[in-house]
Amino acid sequence: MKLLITGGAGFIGSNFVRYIIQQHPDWEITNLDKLTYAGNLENLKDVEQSLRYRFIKGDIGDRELVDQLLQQKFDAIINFAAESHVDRSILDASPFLETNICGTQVLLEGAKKYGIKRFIQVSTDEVYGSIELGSFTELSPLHPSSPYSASKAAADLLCLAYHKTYGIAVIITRCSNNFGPYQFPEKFIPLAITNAIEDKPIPVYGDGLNVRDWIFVLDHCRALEATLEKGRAGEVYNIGAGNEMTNLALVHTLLKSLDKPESLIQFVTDRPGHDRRYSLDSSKIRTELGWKPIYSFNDALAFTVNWYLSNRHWWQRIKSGDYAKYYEQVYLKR
Ligand code: NAD
Ligand code: TDX
Repeated sequence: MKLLITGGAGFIGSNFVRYIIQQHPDWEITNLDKLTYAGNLENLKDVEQSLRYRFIKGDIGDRELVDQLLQQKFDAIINFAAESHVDRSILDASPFLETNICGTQVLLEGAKKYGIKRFIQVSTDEVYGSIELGSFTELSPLHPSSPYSASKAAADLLCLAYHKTYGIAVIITRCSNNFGPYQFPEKFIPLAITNAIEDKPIPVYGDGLNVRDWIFVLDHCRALEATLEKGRAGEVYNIGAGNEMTNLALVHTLLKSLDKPESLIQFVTDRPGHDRRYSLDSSKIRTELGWKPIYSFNDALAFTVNWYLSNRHWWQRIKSGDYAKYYEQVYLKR
């Protein structure tokens, strides 16, 4: 299989590239990534020598580049490229609309012109909004709360419209919160781990009782692989591992595993529009495609904590760069 991956230098994309190169000795991957603040070629150091992997620096919104690239006859496109952080979308929504909506539309146009046989849109549970009780199915209405999730919901609708109108073989996946190696330390788990390692306060928004359903990144990658191989065009698949917990419970677990005091927890002003709870019913992908998560939450979290302990150079370099300005903007005002 010849794959075009977009956003493969980010957190989930880089884990996916590594996973596919290891699992499928005859698959080839081209990775198109703009290398925004979140893109990092260090994430792929161990695969860049592979003859089956190729990196191209560029924007998914660049029509000419995408057109040129798609002349190379790919079997499938997997679109990971996005602005992905809710807090940044609250500071400035524009790049979210440009990449997440307009960029996706450029890829869909390319898929239409070149008859791409599979187009996987990597979406998120956040498009459904918050749910107090029960779980969202693929038929639940979309109620996004942040500019980020609104932009992802818009892209989902565009994808479905391109399927209906032009017959593009689009599949949408909506996954819950990922964690694992190479996650940018603006996201909650790596931020909490790295701050705790440095004995810095861990900012917990509001009362800390918001609930997220956590999935180890490789289980998400396996689900995407199943979707690529067996998913039905025009369908949406929820991907969740059923590890729901409050942010506060999660921080307690992290502090315990690092042997750090609870006094590091610092309650800060809540995120505007903060969704209270995410919860997915992922029975469709489990029954239809035979996928289920295989990593235990506790083992995967311990593995992740160890990864950040053993890869300080990776996150310390990030945290000492432009990130410091961002951190000030988001946290020091709270
Ligand atoms: P990330 O922010 O770590 O990586 C995004 C990557 O996209 C970066 O490498 C960046 O350089 C690249 N990119 C951004 N704009 C681009 C553009 N215009 N053209 C080309 N490349 C561009 O994000 P992530 O956490 O790895 O998420 C990947 C995808 O998965 C996103 O679409 C996100 O919405 C979705 N998702 C994430 C999670 C999660 O918990 N992180 C959960 C569900 C879905
Ligand atoms: O400093 C923090 N303190 C805090 O309490 C941060 C960064 C977050 N939080 C809370 C907000 C959320 O309730 O932790 C929870 C998780 O926050 P994030 O890591 O920012 O994730 P979330 O907003 O849930 O969105 C993530 O999951 C779905 C990804 O960033 C999205 O890309 C994905 O679509």
